[in-house]
Amino acid sequence: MSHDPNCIFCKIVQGQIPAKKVYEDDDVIGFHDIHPWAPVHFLLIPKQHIASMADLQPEHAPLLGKMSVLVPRLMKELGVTNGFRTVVNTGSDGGQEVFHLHMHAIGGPRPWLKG
Ligand code: DGP
Repeated sequence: MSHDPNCIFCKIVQGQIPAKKVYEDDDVIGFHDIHPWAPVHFLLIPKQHIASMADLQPEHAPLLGKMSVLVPRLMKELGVTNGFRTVVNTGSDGGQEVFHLHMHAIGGPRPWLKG
């Protein structure tokens, strides 16, 4: 499996830096975001290093499908019953800061609608 030694999320995958995991299997890992936007905010990432959604190839389709199916399951397990938001920032103009593909999964009350 390909890892980038300079990638912070590859370091989480390899256990080199800690993360509060919500899920792990051979292909995917989920962990709480270090700067949560809402009461429940985890990131779901492929274990292999794919820099962004712009780098996806047709063979990655099952992996992305698996990630999409996992989000509602994990939200339910984390007690989120009233809906959630998923966000994938892609590239600099898309607001991506960590260049290892990740799906934000955000649940609970909607702070982005307040104010
Ligand atoms: P994005 O802008 O989509 O690239 O968001 C990256 C997210 O990753 C951001 O919400 C903060 C989170 N993050 C960055 N570094 C770490 C880390 O070391 N651990 C954890 N758990 N989250 C991190």
